[in-house]
Amino acid sequence: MGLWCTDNRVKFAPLPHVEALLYSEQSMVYRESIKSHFPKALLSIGVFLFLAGSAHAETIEVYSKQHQIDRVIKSMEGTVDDENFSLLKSDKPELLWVTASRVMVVDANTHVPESADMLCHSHMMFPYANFNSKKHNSLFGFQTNLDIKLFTVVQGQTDIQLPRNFAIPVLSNETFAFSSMIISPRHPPTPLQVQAKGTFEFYRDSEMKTPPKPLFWRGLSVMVPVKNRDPSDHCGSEMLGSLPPQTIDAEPAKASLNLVHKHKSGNYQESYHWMVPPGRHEYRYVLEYGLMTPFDTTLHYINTHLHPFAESLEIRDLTTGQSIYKGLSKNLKDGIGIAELTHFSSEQGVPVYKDHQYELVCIYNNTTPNDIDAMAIMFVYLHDKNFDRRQLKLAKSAQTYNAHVGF
Ligand SMILES: [Cu+2]
Repeated sequence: MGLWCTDNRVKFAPLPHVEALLYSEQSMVYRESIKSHFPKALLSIGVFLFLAGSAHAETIEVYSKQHQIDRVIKSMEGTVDDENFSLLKSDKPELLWVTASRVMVVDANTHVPESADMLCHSHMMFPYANFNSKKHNSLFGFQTNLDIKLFTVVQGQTDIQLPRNFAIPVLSNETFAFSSMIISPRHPPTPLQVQAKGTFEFYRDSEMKTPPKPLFWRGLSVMVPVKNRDPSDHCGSEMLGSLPPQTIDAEPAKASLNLVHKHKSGNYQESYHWMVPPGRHEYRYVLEYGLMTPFDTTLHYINTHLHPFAESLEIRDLTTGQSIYKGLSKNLKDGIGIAELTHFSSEQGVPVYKDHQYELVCIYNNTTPNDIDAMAIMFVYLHDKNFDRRQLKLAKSAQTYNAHVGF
């Protein structure tokens, strides 16, 4: 089985000139609007872009609370911080297209970036308390299939730029959460005051002559059978899955005992956070039919979340016998952590089918004498091919909208 596609690393586009800094008191949210001004020499390019229907990118920056780092903080052991924000403050909801996410850990006073490996993970997502996927997608006439998260970036890949001409449709006055966890693979020589800084890029539909193709996100997680613990039904939508082929029960990770739950067959407990004994181990997990995608479509972007000592996470189409993508992980040279993860990005996309069976395969090589903790999650972005923005009937005002979604 060869790789179906190669990894195309995409760099986050440099931010254009930033103006009009706004500040909202409640939650350390800064909004920046990008002035699109073309120097005379570039006027002809500007006219061309206008004729071609190119809108300008806008970004919003969101900051987490401050954290003091004065020791080594391992993966998943930092404090979680959530800050709510919306992309625009407008009375009338308008359609926006989100294209990129970049998260940095910065010095709280100077905003100078710290080492990228101090970010454990971060999400741009709908707040847990308010989110109901059906209700959300009803705003788009049930033509979209958005789930709770838009982006998850992690140690090893702290930015995502969706492929050219692809974006996630949202409304301007929806509330999002910038969720982040800061860790520290090394002991700092002096205590550090740091914050996570999220930068999210979007376009206004009203400025786009040709809209991008819509994408929706799915989180596919390897679940491993674990030794008996108290059952819990605490299980996110991305954690649903099916019978794993391996039979050896792993030790569940202590940090996530509340996420151990019974497999729906009722025969065993499973967890997406488990312990790997010394040595090289392969974990396979077959996804239930329909979990990869609710309809036949194409896959355009993949990023992964793995813990230190992971080698790879692969997705295979068992129906065709093809490997769709194998994401690789490189460990830090100094300290325990992930230096780099590969990702997949393609405008052309890879076909995926509702009725095909898919399998996740991850390899951990624990070179230490002790057990280490592991996760293996693949985030896929699929073409939401039934969404037609011309069918979108937006509520007349923010009040109508908010009443509709129950805020
Ligand atoms: Cu993790």
